[in-house]
Amino acid sequence: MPELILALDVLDGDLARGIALKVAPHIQAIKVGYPLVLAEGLGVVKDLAGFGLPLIADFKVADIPNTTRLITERVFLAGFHAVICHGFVGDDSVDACVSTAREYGGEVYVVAEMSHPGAAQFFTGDTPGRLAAICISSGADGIIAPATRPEHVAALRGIVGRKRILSPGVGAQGGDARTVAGLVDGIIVGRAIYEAADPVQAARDYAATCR
Ligand code: NUP
Repeated sequence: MPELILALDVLDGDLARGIALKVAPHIQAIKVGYPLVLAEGLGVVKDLAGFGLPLIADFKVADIPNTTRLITERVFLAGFHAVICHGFVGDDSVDACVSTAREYGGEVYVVAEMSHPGAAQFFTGDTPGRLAAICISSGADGIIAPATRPEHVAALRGIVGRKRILSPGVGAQGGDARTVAGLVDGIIVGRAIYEAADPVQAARDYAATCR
């Protein structure tokens, strides 16, 4: 039974808090990325923490190990519970992310393959599998894999075993929640909830798909 994770990519703090308040009973985590943090500042994280749900920092950290460590520290000091990093920078950077996250009791998810059409340019061949293998070797908690390519998610499951797979690309990007629900541990949904005429009903519907 996958979790429903809200991608809260709105640019206004009051709107973000309002949507989170309304849909919180139907979701298991909130993912916050650059759009909201750059618009509103890191303080918005403390506000959202008030809803009692895990907060995932979608900063797709992709840097040298030392900078990765510094970024990861700030992520957890800000109140996040998990961070997303890229694996293509190499295992030393992912190792730095994981070891730093552990100091704060936090989780790390490694991007194995992205969901948008352009991802097909570089996340090709055995690359997603090699990135998923970095998740294993670093001791990270799981991977990000695309709901837009469910057959790839199934293949990645064969590599990561019981590690968690969180899957964006549902709804606005064309991915079907029902198709990936049986393959993943969490579906990530943004616009199809927060831009819906009735975000609460949309969240309810996705939550039902997850059951
Ligand atoms: O491969 C990825 N695809 C993706 O859409 C990795 C991601 N982290 N995301 C994020 O998931 C994206 O940045 C956005 O925050 C969310 C999907 O939003 P939506 O397409 O459901 O609105």
